[in-house]
Amino acid sequence: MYFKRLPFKFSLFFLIFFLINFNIQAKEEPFLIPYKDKLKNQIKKDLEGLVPEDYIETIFSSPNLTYIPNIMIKSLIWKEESLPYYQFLEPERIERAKNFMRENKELLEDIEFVFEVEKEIITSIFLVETDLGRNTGSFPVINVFYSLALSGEKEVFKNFIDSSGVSLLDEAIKNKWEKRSKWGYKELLYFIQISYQNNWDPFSIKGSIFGAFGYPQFLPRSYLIYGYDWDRDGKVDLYNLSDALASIANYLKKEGYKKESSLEEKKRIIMKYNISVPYANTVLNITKILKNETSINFDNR
Ligand SMILES: [Ca+2]
Repeated sequence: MYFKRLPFKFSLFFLIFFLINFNIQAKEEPFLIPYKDKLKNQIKKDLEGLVPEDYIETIFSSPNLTYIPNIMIKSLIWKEESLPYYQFLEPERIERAKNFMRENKELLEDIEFVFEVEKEIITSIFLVETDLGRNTGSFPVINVFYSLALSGEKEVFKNFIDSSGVSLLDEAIKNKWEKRSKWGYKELLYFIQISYQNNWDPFSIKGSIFGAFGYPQFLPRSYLIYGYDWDRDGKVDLYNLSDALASIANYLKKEGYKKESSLEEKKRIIMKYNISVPYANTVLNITKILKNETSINFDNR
């Protein structure tokens, strides 16, 4: 059920991994125009009453709107298990996470009190997702979902897969391709909606290669459901530390996380944040390390 709802979530650090062999090729061939128009009209229809047509028109006439077929190609051949999660357990990172907890003790304790989610797990997720806010991504989120949605047009996408090893004759790949383009389209709708509501320049919001943005690396849908306005300025700002940390806690709480839950149950809930066993194990490992260390520090003081 979860998979259907949120088929995949890619953290920013995956991007670092990508840069080695990821060739960003933007495609603006004239043959795309009718497909682009079709997509635009569908969006206007689906966002009727929520977003004015002018706003959508402006997005689609912007030179910044860019089709990147490689995003779909990469998402189809992605192997998450091979990711180097162990790097998050390196002493330098753990040390920074501990410092972060000391520096933001009051805020983290307040958030822990309100959401009943331990500050150590919030910090752990923040560390694994964006290295404590250091890397939040450089891809315009809108281009990610626009590219996934437009790749759902077979006549478009088939032109770009020749040398990629991706074949739509492969039933498993074809299923994934269909799901991801539909999913990308829905996330595109959510993103346009929240951009409009927040009065953002839609091209100014940047995130990972798979469209996760802000300190907690939320997808647009997650922003709508779990985003939390902690500083009460009327906006959920995932690049604001207090909003971002509270949003992580809110995500876990809404998914049923409890301090007293068993380790297995916690793991199950962390995998709702990011559907990956090594990810969940890494987050729990770091949480454990941070808990031990803070209790030692506490005793020393
Ligand atoms: Ca706020």
